Parts: sequence; C-alpha cells; structure tokens
Amino acid sequence: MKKGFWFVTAFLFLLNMGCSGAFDQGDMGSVRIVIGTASASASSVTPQVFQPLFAGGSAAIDKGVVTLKKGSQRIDQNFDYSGSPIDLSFTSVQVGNWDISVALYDADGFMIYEGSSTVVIKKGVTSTASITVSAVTGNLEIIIDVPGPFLVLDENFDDGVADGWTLMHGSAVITNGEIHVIGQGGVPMTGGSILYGMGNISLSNYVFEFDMKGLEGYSGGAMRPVVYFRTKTWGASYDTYRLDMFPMDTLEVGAILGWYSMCEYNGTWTWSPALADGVSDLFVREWNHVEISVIGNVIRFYVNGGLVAQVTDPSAIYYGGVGLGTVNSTGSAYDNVKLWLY
Ligand SMILES: [Ca+2]
Repeated sequence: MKKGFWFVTAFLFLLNMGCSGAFDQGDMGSVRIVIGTASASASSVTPQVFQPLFAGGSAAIDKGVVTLKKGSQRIDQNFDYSGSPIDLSFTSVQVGNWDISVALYDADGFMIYEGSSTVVIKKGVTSTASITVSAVTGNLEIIIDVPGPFLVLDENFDDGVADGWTLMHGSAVITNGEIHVIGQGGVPMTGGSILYGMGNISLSNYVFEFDMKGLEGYSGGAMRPVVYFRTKTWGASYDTYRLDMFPMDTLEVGAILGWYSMCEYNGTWTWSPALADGVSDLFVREWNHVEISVIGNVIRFYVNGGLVAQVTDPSAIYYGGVGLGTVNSTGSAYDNVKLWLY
C-alpha cells in the first residue's frame, strides 16, 4: 500500500500540470479542505484501537491523500501529516460540483481513516469543504487451539495380538478379534486379569472405554467381570481402583441383579468399602459399552451411554494403567479398548 501511495503522488503531479493548461483561468476557483476528527462520525462503533486520531504512536496518521473527482478529471494531493487539523488548499480548479474523498494512512501504509464529501467550486472564490473521517475497521477472528483428548491406546485385538498387555492371572485368549479373559480358581479376590500401563505416571487423567460381555460361569460364587484403572502397583501391594460388574443373569444366591461396586485398594485385596455401588443395568450376555473417566479425583462410570456413578475420592490414586479381568473361574470378553488421555 505504501508503494501505491507514492504512485498516486506522481499521477497527481501530471494531472495538475494537465489541468492548468486545459482550462481558461476565468473558469477556475479554489477550494480549501479541512479534515476533522472522527468524533463527529456517524459510526456508532468507537474504534478504540485508533484513538486518539491525531496523536502519535503506531496508531497515528502518518500520511494522507485528498482526491477531487469531477467526471473524468481527478486531482490528488498527498500530504505528510504533521498537525491537526489538516488544512489543504487547491487552487486553479475547474468550477462545478466535485466529489472529495480523503484517505489517511498509518506509517505502515494501511488506510486507517476515510471520508468523503462534495463541494461546489465557484468562479473566482475560495470554497470550503469540511470532511469528517471515520475509522476503517476490519474484523479479527482469533482461533485458539486447545489440545483435545489424546488417544494413547486403541486396541481392537483384530490382529490377534494384545500389544502392551501383560497377563497377571488366569489366561487370555484372542478369539474372533475379541479377548477372552478366563479366570482360575484359588486366586484371592481375582481370577484372571491382564494389565496395560501399570505404574505408568503419564497415565493420569483419562477416559477408559471398552466393550464387555459376560461369557460363562455366572452361577454362584461371586462370579463377574472386573476391570481396573489407575493401577499403580500390583503384586506384593495393590494400589488400584477396581470395578466389579455383576451381570443381570447372575444366579448367585442373594445377589442383586446388575449390582456393581467400585472400590479403591491400597495394600492387599482386603475388601474395601465401596466408593460407589448400585445397579448398573448391564445387558445379559450381550455387548455392553463401558466408560470410566478419571479426571483429578473425580471418577465417573458409564454403562451403555448412561452415567451410573460419579464420585469424588478424597484420597485418590492419581496415576496408573488399566486392566481387564474376571473373577474366579468365569470368563469375560472385551473388545475395542480405548484410552483417551486428557
Ligand atoms: Ca475386535
């Protein structure tokens, strides 16, 4: 824009020369143009960024151009801004109705104010035109990119391999792109389990989701799928959350159909008071979609899209991996396991 500005200067000079030779002095008048501040502008928006109009600084006017137009005639007058108000005179201008436009530029060559008016130039007198300029504004759209959840585990078992998983108890077999965890009897409080990312400090705030289906063995003896999250230690000492999910078809005497229990373990598998328990409405021997969200010390548990439990743990475990399991000699199938890190 700055380059164009100086091009206009040269153009103006030629036009002035042409004009002065083309018209008889008797048809000439002159005009004095005063450019006012934007305060009288009709604009309802106060362009804060450009104020004060005639002050210094990066938002100030550096240069300007006044253009007179009448038919095919055009006269430009450039000026360097040095004080307020801007007061320019044009002499030897053909009489008649002229359109006046004003453009004011900052030091970078951006037009920051513009205005226009009309004036009648009369023979032998000096006419006056006052032009109020208003700020040239644009819109600024700022896009802030907030990192979304980061998928750190996406396991569908379709390649027949459980990458990164470690078998702890029982057995785990991949069949038809599903992993079947089969428990073994006699393991206190557990039966079969596979773990992912146990003790990993970078696995802190996440959503752990998977599909789950009961396979067999729901007949007496506290048999059920069980999953783990924020599993920090496992073995001599257990530091982990654990979620037991009783299906709706348990035949266990005295059991409540669909009962779930979420506990935190620190040390041994000695039964801990539940952080949350109740009825989870798991489907019978069908796939259920389970999501467990752990953000800070807030734990949420969803079954098939519905929030089953939300609990705040005052003495939380803050990091650790996840696990898929089954209790005693039952079998539980899992698929489409995802871990979204937040
Ligand atoms: Ca699969």
